[in-house]
Amino acid sequence: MTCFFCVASESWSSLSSCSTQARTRCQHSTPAAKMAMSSILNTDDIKKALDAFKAADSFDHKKFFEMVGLKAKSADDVKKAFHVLDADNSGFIEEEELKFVLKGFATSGRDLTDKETKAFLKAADKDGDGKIGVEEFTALVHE
Ligand SMILES: [Ca+2]
Ligand SMILES: [Ca+2]
Repeated sequence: MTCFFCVASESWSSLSSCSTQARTRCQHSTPAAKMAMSSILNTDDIKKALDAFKAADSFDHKKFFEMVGLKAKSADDVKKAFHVLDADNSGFIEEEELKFVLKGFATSGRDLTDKETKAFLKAADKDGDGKIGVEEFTALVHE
């Protein structure tokens, strides 16, 4: 099993912190319980939405959620999508997970820029704890 954080996060590339994080994160990661985004959303819609925001700094979460069809989904489905995006099953989408949020929709998705990540987090993080909880996420999608 490959740890999401080891492969995805450059900031944890130092060996000691990476292996510590990997043990912690991998232990809690249960891929079998993870639903694929493609079982919640239409893959054609995902592709179109990813194409629409290909350019750096063009990401608009409102339009994106609408284009992928997530906005029209029930709170239950949005919660399922949240759990796909919460790669380490911490119950929150942290800033480092948010950066790779498009990869949660399709492996071809690009990384968000720091500017996009911060804007996205700011829009979603209503209680200001620096991460997105499931309630904050569903509220943002249905906003
Ligand atoms: Ca998380
Ligand atoms: Ca929050």
